[in-house]
Amino acid sequence: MDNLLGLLRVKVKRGINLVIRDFRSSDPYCVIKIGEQRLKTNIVYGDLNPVWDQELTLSIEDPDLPVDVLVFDHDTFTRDDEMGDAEFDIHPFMEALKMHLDPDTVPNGTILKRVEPSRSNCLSEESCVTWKDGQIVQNMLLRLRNVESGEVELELHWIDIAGAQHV
Ligand SMILES: [Ca+2]
Repeated sequence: MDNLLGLLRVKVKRGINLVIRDFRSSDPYCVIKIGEQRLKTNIVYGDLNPVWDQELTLSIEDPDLPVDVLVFDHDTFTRDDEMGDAEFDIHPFMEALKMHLDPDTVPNGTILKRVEPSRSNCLSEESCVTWKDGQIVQNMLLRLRNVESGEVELELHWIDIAGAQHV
């Protein structure tokens, strides 16, 4: 972990209009991946609009690696079914961290960066990196690919590690 920059806390808030993979519904959970790290939320049974509200923490060594987001339907007796995937880029968030803002001078709610939805990202609406209650936060609504419908809402936070390299 020589190159550890810090920890990215991904709050997986909810899924919206996810697809049916069982008879009438699905049992969705969300997986977050970067490099070799793979973390998942709890399963929400029988809900196409699950509220996970769960924080998953990834160690960040290489800010060039995208973070993968995958949604699955949990099945007890068969292999879990895919419910779409997305990815996001942490550069805008990391660039905001590099500003080393002074908490005493930046007004709460200041928008530091805006990322527009485009063909090269999975955003379904504008994503803002915001100064909120003394920390940098990025909200994201991701449109799932390789599936008929579904979105996932996330929120990013940063956790500094003592002794880590400076961002
Ligand atoms: Ca199922």
